[in-house]
Amino acid sequence: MTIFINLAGLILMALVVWWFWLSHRKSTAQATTQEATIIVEDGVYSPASIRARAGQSLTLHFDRRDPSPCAEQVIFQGLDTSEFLETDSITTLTLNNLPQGKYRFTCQMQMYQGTLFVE
Ligand SMILES: [Cu+2]
Repeated sequence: MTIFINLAGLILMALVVWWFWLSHRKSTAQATTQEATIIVEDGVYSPASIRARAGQSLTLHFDRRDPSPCAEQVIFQGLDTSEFLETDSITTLTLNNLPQGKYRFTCQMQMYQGTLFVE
């Protein structure tokens, strides 16, 4: 009897893990874009993941609403690109001829975190 209960628990756990993994996959599987607006507020970039096409340019408009110095700079790791963002205004940044890969973009303290998928 206990073995059945354990088995049921295990299946339930697997289902929960699978569910979370699937829903997470869904949230990152948006369409590729060449232009996006990212809101910088409350410690998060929204959206925090951007999907772009390799070899093309990507224009990002950073709408900084967080006045704290933490949010003042955005750094694209592995792309040699960074930009200072002005508070309560939109800073436009264009990345040209993107190489394929996965790049993190963060503030200088890495509190704000985002990912750029180039495929
Ligand atoms: Cu920061």
